Amino acid sequence: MDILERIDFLKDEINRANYKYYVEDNPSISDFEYDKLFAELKELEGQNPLLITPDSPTQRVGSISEKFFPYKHKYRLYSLDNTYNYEDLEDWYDKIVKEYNEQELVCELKIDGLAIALTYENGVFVRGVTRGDGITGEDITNNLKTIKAIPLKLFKPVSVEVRGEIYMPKTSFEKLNEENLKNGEKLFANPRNAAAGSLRQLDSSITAKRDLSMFCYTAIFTGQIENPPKTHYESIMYLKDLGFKINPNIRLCKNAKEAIQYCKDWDEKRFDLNYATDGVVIKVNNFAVQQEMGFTSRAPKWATAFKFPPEEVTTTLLDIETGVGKTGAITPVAILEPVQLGGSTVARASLHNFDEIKRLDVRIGDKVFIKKAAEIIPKVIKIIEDEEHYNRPVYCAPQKCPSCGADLHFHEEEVNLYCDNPDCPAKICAKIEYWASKEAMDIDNVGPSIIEQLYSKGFIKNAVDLYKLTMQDFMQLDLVKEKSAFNMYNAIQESKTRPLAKLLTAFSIRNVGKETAGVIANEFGTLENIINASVEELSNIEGVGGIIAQDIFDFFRRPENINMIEELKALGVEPAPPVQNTYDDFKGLTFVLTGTLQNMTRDEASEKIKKMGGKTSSSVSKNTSYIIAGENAGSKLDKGLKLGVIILTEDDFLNMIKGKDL
Ligand code: 3BD
Repeated sequence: MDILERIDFLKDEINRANYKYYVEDNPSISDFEYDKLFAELKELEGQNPLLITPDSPTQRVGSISEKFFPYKHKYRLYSLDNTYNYEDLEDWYDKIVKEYNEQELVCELKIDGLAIALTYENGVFVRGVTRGDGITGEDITNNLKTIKAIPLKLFKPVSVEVRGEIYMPKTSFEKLNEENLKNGEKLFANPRNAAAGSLRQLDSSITAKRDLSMFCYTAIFTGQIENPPKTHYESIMYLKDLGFKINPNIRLCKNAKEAIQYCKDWDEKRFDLNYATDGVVIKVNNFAVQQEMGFTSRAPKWATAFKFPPEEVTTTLLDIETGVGKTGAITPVAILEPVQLGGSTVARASLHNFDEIKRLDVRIGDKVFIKKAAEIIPKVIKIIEDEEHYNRPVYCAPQKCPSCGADLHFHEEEVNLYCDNPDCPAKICAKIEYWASKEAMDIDNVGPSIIEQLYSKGFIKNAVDLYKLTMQDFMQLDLVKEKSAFNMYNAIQESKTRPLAKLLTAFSIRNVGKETAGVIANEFGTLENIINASVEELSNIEGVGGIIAQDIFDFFRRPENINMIEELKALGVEPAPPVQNTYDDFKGLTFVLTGTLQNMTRDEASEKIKKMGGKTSSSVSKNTSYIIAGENAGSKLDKGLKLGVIILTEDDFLNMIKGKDL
């Protein structure tokens, strides 16, 4: 056997052993045998470095990156609509039946991990990207390669993008926290955070030490395959045959009744699993029906996530504080006797608005039930009506703003009380805090308390003023020394080139959160284009309805906003355009396009060549690398033939760029 054959044999054996151990949870060889195979492969590759391929099991560990690069998804990752009770679930199904008759449903446990997308070209893992906002994520390929449940090479040479959820088993999470406690390192709040922290390591050898795994739940086949699946269930079984890890508790149901039974069963059994699930994802099985149903602005209509009812606990309401949000809405916050809930200590909870307080009749001192609503923010759900409750004074909503003392008002058709004073300090600070937050301009080290100080000391009156601050300004704040002043100043400068989507989010336009901002930035490319867009152009974007379009349009018609944008520009705020993926495959190559192409215009072809790293020229010379000749090509083709330039057909060109995201 020659070396190449031996290397291939070892790779296959190790990959198969990995698969048996990490995907099927059914070890096929001993650790000793595995180590022996691995050592031999490592040695042979060491002697023949040219024979190392990216899908070799030796390539799973050991790279250090400086940062993660943004990567624009080739196919958008949608969200999921939620249902919280069985009635909603039945309504969802009834609507489907009305239009498409009874449909099979697939039920899957909803894994509480991190969504990612894996790309395989001809069966080889080439890229792994976080979900991000669904349009752009971060390339974490090297970290994902360390996860043994992720195949580096599939059992068949297919091209596919697979999505799934990365998670850390509960027992591994507990072990990790025990160790961190011993070593005086920070503890993770739950397995999900531990998985996220592990994936965000720039040194992938740290990720390799963490016990991470992945369940796959959907795929987009990007090349030809034999017998393409016609249903979701078939496609999941196909993924399994390719070597991916699939959650074994997937079930095909005949109707909503069976799906509800599945939800009921797992609501109880879920605590016996070694991974966290927070619900059930229910999908219409038939692809043809899926396709007819299509998508809403953010999610497929053919799927819904049933959320398990959250845990509830009782505690005492110590006080009700009021805060002022960035829109001026006054929000009551419950201050609680601290209790454990869903794995963390809770001392504050949302009371939504003053209507809600009236409805619940909560009074300070009451015993209350709290639960975790929609993941993170706990809320007060009901009170215990004991005798003492009736002896306590009824809670009265404030009449004046807790920050500026202005009279509060209700807005038409809204339940919130508002402070309408444009100069309200709390409102202004909340706006600036949102500007600096992770979701918006992501200014590290400049949090609420710093912003409140900057404001009260008169250094800033709005978010734009952040960009006028000097290091000296920061040094005049309490407890701020040179190093942290430098860090804050630096973070603000760095935020000047945040992606356009982030700046658009930071504007706090009504109805425009980070996802909508992402879609709009991606579509229009520059701030100027967005400012100049008509309501119609805006509402033509999938996911942007008429109301949102009008809100955006109106925002950019207000002189104060246009002034703000001008001022930002003058201060050097220059958002980075949406990410375009580029390649260097065509580096150093010059193309000449001639004749009529069938699948694209010459301009489009030229654009693609540039994204591939190549150049185009309008005339043929000895420096021309390739001529792409369409129909009716004339003198350029003749000249190329004379000079001996390589002539490509359009199909040749398409083959050269196959699988690229251009
Ligand atoms: C799971 C969307 C569709 C393909 C869209 C129907 C929202 C996270 O186990 N199927 C699953 C799970 C998640 C899914 C879909 N099937 N989308 C699914 C999902 N079995 N967790 N998700 N996601 C994945 C998300 N993640 C972060 C922020 C916002 N949305």
